[in-house]
Amino acid sequence: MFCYQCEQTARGTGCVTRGVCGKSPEASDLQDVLVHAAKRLATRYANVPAAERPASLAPMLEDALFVTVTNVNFDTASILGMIRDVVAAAGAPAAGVAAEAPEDTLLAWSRASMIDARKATLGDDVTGLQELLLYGLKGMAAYAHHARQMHRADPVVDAFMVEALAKLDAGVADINELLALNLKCGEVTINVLALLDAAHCDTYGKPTPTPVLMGHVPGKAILVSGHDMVDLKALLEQTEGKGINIYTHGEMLPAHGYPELKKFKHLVGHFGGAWMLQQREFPKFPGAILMTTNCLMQPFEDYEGRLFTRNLVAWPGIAHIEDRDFTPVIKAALAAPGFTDTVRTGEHLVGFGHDAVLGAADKIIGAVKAGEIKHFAVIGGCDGSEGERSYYTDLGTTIPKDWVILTLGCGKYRLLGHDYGTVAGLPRLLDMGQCNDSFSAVKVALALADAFGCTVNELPLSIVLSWFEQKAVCVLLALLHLNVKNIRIGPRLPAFLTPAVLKVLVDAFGLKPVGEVEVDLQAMSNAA
Ligand code: FSO
Ligand code: SF4
Repeated sequence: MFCYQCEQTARGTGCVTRGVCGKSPEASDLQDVLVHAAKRLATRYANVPAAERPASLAPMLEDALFVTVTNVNFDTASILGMIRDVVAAAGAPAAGVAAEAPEDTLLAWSRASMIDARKATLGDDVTGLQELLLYGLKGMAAYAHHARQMHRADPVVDAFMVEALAKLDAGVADINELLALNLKCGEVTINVLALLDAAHCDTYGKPTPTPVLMGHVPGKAILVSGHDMVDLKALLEQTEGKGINIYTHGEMLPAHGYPELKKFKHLVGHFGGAWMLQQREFPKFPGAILMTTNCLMQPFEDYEGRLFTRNLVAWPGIAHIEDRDFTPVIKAALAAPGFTDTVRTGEHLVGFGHDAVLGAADKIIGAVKAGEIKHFAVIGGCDGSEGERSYYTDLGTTIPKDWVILTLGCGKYRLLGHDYGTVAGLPRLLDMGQCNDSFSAVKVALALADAFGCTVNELPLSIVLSWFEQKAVCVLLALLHLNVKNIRIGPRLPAFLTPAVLKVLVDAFGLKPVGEVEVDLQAMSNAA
C-alpha cells in the first residue's frame, strides 16, 4: 500500500504498512483498484455525448470515489463488490479485465496506475498534481453524493467528473494542464456546494440561529454521526413517540438549525466532540450509534455491538443499515440502558448559514463602517488528533474582540467552550454549519465584497483552514479558483504537494502554512 491522501499520513510522507486511519493494506490496495476502475469507466464514456450516458454513470463514479475518502470504508468485501460493479459497467474493451476476475488479477491490472509506479515514471511533481486533482474529485464526489440523496444533481458536476477522471486515466502529465484542471475542479466545486446548499435549504428549511444543549437528559438514546441529514430525518420519523431521544455527534451538530429537523422534540441535544474523540466518547454513550458518513474510526469492543453504519460507510463485522430501515438501531437503543441523569455542559448556537448572516448584512456593514467590526476571520475545516491543532484554539481565543469569527466543519470544535461574547449586537462566533456548508462562507464573502464595492481580497477578511481529508482539498481549490489570496492552511501542508508545486501556489495565490498565532494575527491585521 501507499497512501498520502490525508493530513495524518504516516511520518508526513505516506502510509505504507497500515493506515494511521486504521485502513488495512488490503483495503488500501483495493481502494486504489476501485479508483483505477472509476477512471476506466470514465474513459469509456468520455467521448459519448452527455445525453447518451447511462443515468447510473454519475452516481456510480461518485460512490466509487466517496468510498475511498479517508475514514469512510474499511471493508474489503464491500470495496471488492464495488470494484466488480464498476469494472462490469466499464465493459470489457475499456476495463481490460473481467469483473469476476480474482482479487490478485484485479490488483495486478491496476498496478501501473498506482501512486508509487507513477512517482517512478512521472516524478513527484506530476504525480502530486494528479493526486491533488483526484482528491479534489473525491471531495466533490462526497458533496455530489449528499445532494443526490436529496434527488439533486448538476450536469456540470457530472460531466466534469467524467472528463477529469478520463484525463487522469490518460495520464495527463503536463503541469500547466494539471494546474488548469485543478482550478476547474475548484470552479465545479462551487457548483456542487451551491447544489448541496439549495438541497438542504429546500428540503429542511433555511437554518436559523438555534441554541443546542451540549449534554444529555434521562432516557433511551441514539447518537447520529457523519453528515447525512436525510438519514437523520428518517431516523427522527421512525423513532417519534418511541421514548428514544436523538443526539447529534460531530458534524451532525448543525442539524439543530434546520426547521424541518428541529421540529422533532426528541432531537434533544448534542453529545461529544469532533470525530477523532469517538473511541473515548462512544463507550460512554449508553445507546445505539449510527455513523451516516465519514469519519469512522476503528470501533472498540465495548460499543461495536451497538454501532451501525449507513450509506458507503463500512467496517468489517459492523452492522450496516440498508434502505433507511432503522429497526435494528431502534432495537439496540431500547436494549441499552440509556441516560439516567441530566448533564448540561453548555449551549452552542448553530444556524448561521448565509441567509441568517446576510439577513443581518445591514447591521454588519454599518458596524464595519462605524469601526465597531474591524475584521472577519474564517476559521474552519476539519479537526484531527494532532497537538498542533491547538493553534486554532489559540487563534480563536487571541483574536481581538472587534473581530467576527466565522466557523464551519468539525474544525469548529477547536473553538467551542470559550465565551466569545458579542460585537455590534451580534455573536462574535458564527457557526455556519458543516464542512458541507462551505458555500455559506463563499456566499457571505462575495456579498460583503459586493456591498463594499471591492474584491474579496480587499475585504478585512482572513481565511485560516484546518485540513484533514479530501473534502477540504476541493474547498481549497474552490477558493483558489475564486482567486482568494493569502489563505493560511494547517496544521501541516499536504504530503502530495511537492516543494515545486507549492511554490507555484505560493507565487500565484500567496498560500501559506499556519505559523505562530501572534505573528499570523499581526500579518492578518496588517493586510486588512
Ligand atoms: Fe470533519 Fe471528517 Fe466534515 Fe471531513 S468529520 S473531517 S472535511 O470528514 O467532512 O469536517
Ligand atoms: Fe494514511 Fe490517511 Fe491514507 Fe489512511 S487515508 S492510509 S491515514 S494517508
